[in-house]
Amino acid sequence: MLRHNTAVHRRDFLKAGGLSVAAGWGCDLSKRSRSANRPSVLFIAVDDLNGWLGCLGGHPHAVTPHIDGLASRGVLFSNAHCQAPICGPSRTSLMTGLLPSTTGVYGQIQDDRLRAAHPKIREGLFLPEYFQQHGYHTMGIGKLFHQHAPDGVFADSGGREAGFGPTPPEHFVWDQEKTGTDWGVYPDRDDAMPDYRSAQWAIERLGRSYDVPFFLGVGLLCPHVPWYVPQKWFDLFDLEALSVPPYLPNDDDDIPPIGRDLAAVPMMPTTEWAIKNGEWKRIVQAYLACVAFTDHYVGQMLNALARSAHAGHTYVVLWSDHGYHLGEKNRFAKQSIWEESTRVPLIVAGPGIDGGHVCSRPAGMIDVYPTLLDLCGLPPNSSNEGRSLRPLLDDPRADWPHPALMTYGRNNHAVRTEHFRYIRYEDGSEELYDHRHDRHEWKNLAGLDEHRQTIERLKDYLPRLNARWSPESRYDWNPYLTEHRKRNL
Ligand SMILES: [Ca+2]
Repeated sequence: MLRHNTAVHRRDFLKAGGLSVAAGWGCDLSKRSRSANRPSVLFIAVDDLNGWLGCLGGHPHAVTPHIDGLASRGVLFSNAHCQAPICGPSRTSLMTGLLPSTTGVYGQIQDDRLRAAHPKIREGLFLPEYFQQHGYHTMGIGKLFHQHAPDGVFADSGGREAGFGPTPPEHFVWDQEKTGTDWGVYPDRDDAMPDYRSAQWAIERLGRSYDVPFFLGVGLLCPHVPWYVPQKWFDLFDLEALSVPPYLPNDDDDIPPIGRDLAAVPMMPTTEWAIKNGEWKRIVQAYLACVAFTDHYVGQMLNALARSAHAGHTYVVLWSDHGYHLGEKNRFAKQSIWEESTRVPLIVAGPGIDGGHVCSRPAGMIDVYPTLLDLCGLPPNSSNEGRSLRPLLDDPRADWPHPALMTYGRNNHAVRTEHFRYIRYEDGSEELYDHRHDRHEWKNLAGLDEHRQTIERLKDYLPRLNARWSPESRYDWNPYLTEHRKRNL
């Protein structure tokens, strides 16, 4: 079935793109001409975007018509998860195709130190490099790796502006000594925002013609903190009418001590603080405003693609590096291996993909690398530890026994199946949540005898290898992780 679909869509887009059919797919040609008929890729990374999209239903007031439109033209993975709940290790995992437990990149890392972090990274190829090696023209702008990209990864690099956009002289609400977190209306105009310029750069590239297919990566910064966007984006959301997510004050009573330590974010607001200070709805409004802003510029790029000669033979993948808690579990942060921190949007659209399907099978960002190779007809990269999601793009209800795996620090893992989240910490403590009855992960079932079999089954999916921390990677915002890294270097 896979083979059949592939043949159909390739023929269709060859026709649509007016490319030379004579070059054929199976012919033995030089790399350049062989690649000429391959589809291109528009790869859009959005920083810290959780499920607050219309199409994912994470917040009832989310305004994301363009991302929803993309979902309606592709497959939306509703149970997709990052492999680590902070930027550096999550992006490293996607770009290398390797698990954090394989490379020891558990914390943040400088792009230009990635190759030094682990021999498997040094010997491997980052996702854009793999495309380049197979005849693609690679372009990238913005936050794609932790900063932008290691030197030379993109043939055409637009770089990244420092920081996360313009900031007022003083924070509006949150203590700027503690963290970059803050929220409010700033600056006056969209064109002061780095994402605006990244989108324009990408739109200009989409308007060009190329002799070979392209891989175009765009890394948008919004809605990463600080949550600053111009007034018009805030105006979309009536503060008084906004709902806040569900919150259970004694939620952490059944979380093991190590779980609380691992998720501790002393620099961030708590929900108790936000309630007391009347800021919860304001934070929700600011986050939604940032998401709406991002959606608008995603839309501009998608429209540019649709107008271009590349429409019809370009795959679009939109993903995020992790989710974000906005008051659930007494926190406004990522940095946990619970649902809100690890669940991310993942949308894949393009030739041969039937639109409008939602797939609830577990998927990982680590699967993006092999999926894109598969879609574009490139040979698999044998070092990839994820798997191609192609069978689910062909049939979103296909059997899929593979869970998603998340890691935060060495030997702290979560396994997410369609129904369960199982967490196991380095000291053997456990959590188990049944998403059929408890999508907020309020009730830890791990201590109950009746779930022992489930836990034994899920334990089998934990990685056998737990690499020591790479000295190149660190994370010092959490006291437990600082100490844990020293023990596990
Ligand atoms: Ca609980």
